[in-house]
Amino acid sequence: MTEVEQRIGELRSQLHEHNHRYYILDDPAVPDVEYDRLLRELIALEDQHPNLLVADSPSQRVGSPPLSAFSQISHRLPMLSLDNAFDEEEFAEFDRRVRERLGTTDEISYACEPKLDGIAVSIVYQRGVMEQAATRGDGYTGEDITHNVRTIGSVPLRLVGKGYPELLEVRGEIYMPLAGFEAYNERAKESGEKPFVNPRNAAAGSLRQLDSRITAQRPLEMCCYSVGFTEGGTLPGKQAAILDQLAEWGFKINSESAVAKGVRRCEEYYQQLVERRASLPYDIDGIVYKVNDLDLQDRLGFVSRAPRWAIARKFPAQEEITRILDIELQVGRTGAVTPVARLEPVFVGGVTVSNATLHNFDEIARLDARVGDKVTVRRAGDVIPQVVSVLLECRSAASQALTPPEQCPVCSSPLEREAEEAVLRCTGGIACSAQRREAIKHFASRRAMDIDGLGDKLVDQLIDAQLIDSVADLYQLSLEQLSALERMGDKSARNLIDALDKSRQTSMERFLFALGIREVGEATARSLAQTFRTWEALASATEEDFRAVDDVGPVVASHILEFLQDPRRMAVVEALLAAGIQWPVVSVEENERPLAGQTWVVTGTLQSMSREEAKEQLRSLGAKAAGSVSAKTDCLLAGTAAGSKLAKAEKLGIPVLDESAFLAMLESHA
Ligand code: 9MJ
Repeated sequence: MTEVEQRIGELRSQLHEHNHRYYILDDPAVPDVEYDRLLRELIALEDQHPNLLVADSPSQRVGSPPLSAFSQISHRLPMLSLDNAFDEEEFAEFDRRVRERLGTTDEISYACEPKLDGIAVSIVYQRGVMEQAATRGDGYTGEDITHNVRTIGSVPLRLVGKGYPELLEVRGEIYMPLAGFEAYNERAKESGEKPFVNPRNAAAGSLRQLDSRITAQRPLEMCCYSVGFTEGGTLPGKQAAILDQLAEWGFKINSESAVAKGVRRCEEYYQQLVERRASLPYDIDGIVYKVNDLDLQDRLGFVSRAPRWAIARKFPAQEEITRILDIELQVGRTGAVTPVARLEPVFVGGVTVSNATLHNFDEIARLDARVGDKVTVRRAGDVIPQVVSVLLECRSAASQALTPPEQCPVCSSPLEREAEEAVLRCTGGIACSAQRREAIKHFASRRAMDIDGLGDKLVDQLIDAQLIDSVADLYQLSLEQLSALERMGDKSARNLIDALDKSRQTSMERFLFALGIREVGEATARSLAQTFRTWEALASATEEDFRAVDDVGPVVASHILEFLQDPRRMAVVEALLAAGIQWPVVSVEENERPLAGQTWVVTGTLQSMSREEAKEQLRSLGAKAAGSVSAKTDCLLAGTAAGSKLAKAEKLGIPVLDESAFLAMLESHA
C-alpha cells in the first residue's frame, strides 16, 4: 500500500467515525473545523488520485455532478403502505382483528413508533457498504436517489459493528427537522427564493434534485424503521430488537419508540405523544403500531397493499383549507404592525382556528393573500396558526391586493420601516395606546413580573374601565376599584391586590425584561442585571458600558439608550420604583458562585417547584440552564416521568440528580 493509499484510508475511517458520533450518537468528538480540515485533506488527495475514489468515501457527502435523469429501481420486496385508524375505537377494532386471526385472547405487544412525516426510502447495503437508495414510488418501483441519499449525514455510508447480513435493505423516512426547515426558509425569504410550504415538501423537493450538491446543502435526516430484503445473515425476532440492532450498525432510530402491551397501554402511548408533539424537533402525523413479534407478523400476512400486522393511528390534520374573511392590523408592544387574517373557523391541529398571522406586508405580497381568498392554514403544535398558501385558482376576479398603510391604525402616528427589516412600526412609542396596552400585558406575564391572575383579558378590562393607562398605574389600584369591576368578586380583587403586592419584591432581571425594552429578552436582561445590579448603575451607563455586556451588540445598546433617554418611559420607571418595586442586590461575583461555568438541564415533573423555578435557582447559583442534553451538559436534574433526556444523559454518562438530591444541594448553598 502506498503512503497516499494509507493516508486516504486513515482519513476515511476517522471521518466515518466522526460522522457517526455527530449524527447518530449526538456526541461529537472533534469541533466542526477539525472535521472540515480532515474532509478537505481527503478531497484534495482524491482529486490528485482519482483512481482511488470509491462510492462510500465520506467525500461523497458533499454531492457529485448532476445526473441527466432519475433511473427506476424495482424493490426486491414491495414497500407497503399502512392502513389508518382515525380514533381509539378504530385502533381497538384493528387489535380485535389481529387477535381473532391469531386465535388468541391474550393482549398483543405492539412496537409503537412515531410516524415521521417525510419521504419513505429503501437503502441497500452490500457487505456493509451503502450501494443504492430508492424512493418508495408506487411500492414496486421507485426512483434511484442514491446520489442524494449519500449526502445525508445520518445515513451511514459504511456500517459499523459486526454481524450484518451480506445484503441488507433498510427502510426508513427521510425528513427535514423543524429547526433546519425554519432556518432554510428564513434564508430563502431573505434571498428572494421561494420558501417550502412544509417540512415534508422540503424533504421531497430536496430529494428530487438531479444535482446532489444542492441536496448536500439541505438539512435532511434519515431515521430507520424496518428491514426489507436480506441475504446471508439473521435478524432478531422482534421489531423493537431489530431497531436496536439497526442502531448498533450505525443507523439513526427514533428514541421515542417503545413497546406497549394491549390497547390501553397503546392509547397511553398515543396520549403522551400527542401532548409532546409540539415539542418534538420534527413533524409527525401519527403513530405506527406494529405487532412486535415477527413470527406473529408472518402469520398475519398482508392484504392488498398493506400489512395486517401494522396500522397508523393518525393525529388530527395540521393543515386545512378555509377562507380569509378580513385582514386586520394589530399593533404590538414594540409598535410592530402585524396583519392578521380573520378566517372562516376551521378545525385544524386539534383546535378551531379563526385567526392566523400573516406576519408582515412582505409576507402578504409573497403569498399574494387577499380578503376573500381560499387559503391553506397550518397549525403545528403550539405555534400560532399560519397561512401557508393561497389557492389562486379559486380567487374571485373582483379581489383586490392590500396596500400597506402609512399611518398607525390605532394612534395615526406615521409608520416607519427600518433598513433590513420586514416590519412596519408605529413611531408613536408610549404615546400609542395599543403599544401601552401590549406593554402592560407583557409586564404582568408569567416570565416577566408574574402577577398572578392578571391575564390579557383583565388588562383589557382595566384599560377599558380607564383604571390604568400604563404599568405604573397597576400599583395604584385599590380594592374598591377592582371589586367594582364586572365579573370581579371581592375575593378575586383581594387576590389581585395581593399578587401585585407580591410582585413588588422581584429580581432585577425580571424587572428589566418586564420593561419591554426592544431586543432585551430574558437572556439579555439577565446579563444586564448581573453587570449593573442596580437601576441607578444601569441608568447612568454609557453606550460603551452596555457594549461590554455579554450578548449586547450595537443594536441592543442603541435600543436601551433610546429607552433611557425617553422622558415618558423614565417617568414610568421612576413611578414603579417609587411604588416599591425592589430586588436584592446580589453581591457574590459571577465566577465565585458555586455552579459557575456549569451547564444544567432540567427535565420531568418536579413536586416542589416548576421547571422554570428550578432553572432560576440554578442560574442564581451561577449555572446555565440549557434545553437539551449534549456532551457539554454537566448535570441533569430529572423529576418524575423524565423521558428521552434522561435516557440520553445516561447514555452519555452525565450525572443525574433527582429532586431530593437537588433540594439538598440548594439547602447546602443557601
Ligand atoms: C414512519 N413513517 O415513521 C413505518 N414509519 O412501517 C414507521 N413508517 C412503516 N414505520 C411499515 N415508523 C410501513 C411503513
